[in-house]
Amino acid sequence: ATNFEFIKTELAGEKKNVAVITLNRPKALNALCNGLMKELSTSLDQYENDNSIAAIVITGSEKAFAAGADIKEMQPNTYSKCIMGNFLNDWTRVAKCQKPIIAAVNGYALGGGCELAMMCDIIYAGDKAKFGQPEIALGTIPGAGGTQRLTRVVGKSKAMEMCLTGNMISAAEAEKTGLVSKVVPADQLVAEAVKLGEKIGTHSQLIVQLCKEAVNTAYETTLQEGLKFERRTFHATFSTEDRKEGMTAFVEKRPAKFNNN
Ligand code: CO8
Repeated sequence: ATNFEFIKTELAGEKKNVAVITLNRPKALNALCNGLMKELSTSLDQYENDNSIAAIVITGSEKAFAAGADIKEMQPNTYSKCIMGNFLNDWTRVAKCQKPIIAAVNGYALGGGCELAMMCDIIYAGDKAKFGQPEIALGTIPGAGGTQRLTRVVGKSKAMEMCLTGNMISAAEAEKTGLVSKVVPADQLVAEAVKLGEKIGTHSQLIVQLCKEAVNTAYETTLQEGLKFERRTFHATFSTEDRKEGMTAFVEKRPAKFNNN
């Protein structure tokens, strides 16, 4: 196992097939410094290449999922340095992962922290979670999806309100707007997220990846193109052994045994 400075990793679930990545920079409320983002990318590379891993959970502490990009690290940045260094280019790694990623958010998910959660496929929140895009108060704007992913999820009025005021919303409000799919007591959050990963892990990982790609396509293209992509992907599942096994098992009234082929 790799030794990390800013994150902790472990395997969870009965079959140890759910990877849990814990952001672990408590003194800075898990502010997302370059080193942390690099380690997160490295661990995702590892899990993505590991067939025994069905799903990945990203979480923080009870106080903070992540309080944003590291302001102290960003402070001396200039326009030129941002361009020449392709600032934030590393940040897309989470959104590019083929395996399902669940964000388990307790405490603050602010700025880049909220954006990181939105790059995940499913967000579960602890009851005291707070989401916000406070960049405006720092004289900047969201840089990793806060004006784009958030708007597509919660709609223009709420996204505009959050981005222009910097005000936070509660877990309950986040659930109401569809930003998170479930709110649970803070101390049960990671266990619930792992359970969700385990449930996904009972299915064919091959088909899960295709399904994830199809849902994501809904955010990338027109309805017509998306429906076409979905239909073709649906057709493609008929070329797999797992589709055959799934339907045969149903007909034979037995549990399916998938082998990702
Ligand atoms: N960056 C660096 N350090 C931070 C950050 C941060 N984002 N947030 C908190 N810290 C540090 C504090 O400086 C403090 O350190 P120290 O003890 O050395 O002074 C420590 O964490 C504890 O923080 P507080 O004392 O402030 O804790 P409180 O409980 O009083 O307050 C808050 C908690 C409300 C979360 C408060 O810390 C806060 O407002 N933090 C900043 C939130 C913010 O503005 N986030 C947006 C950052 S900008 C951004 O994310 C741009 C995104 C661009 C795309 C992604 C790019 C990477």
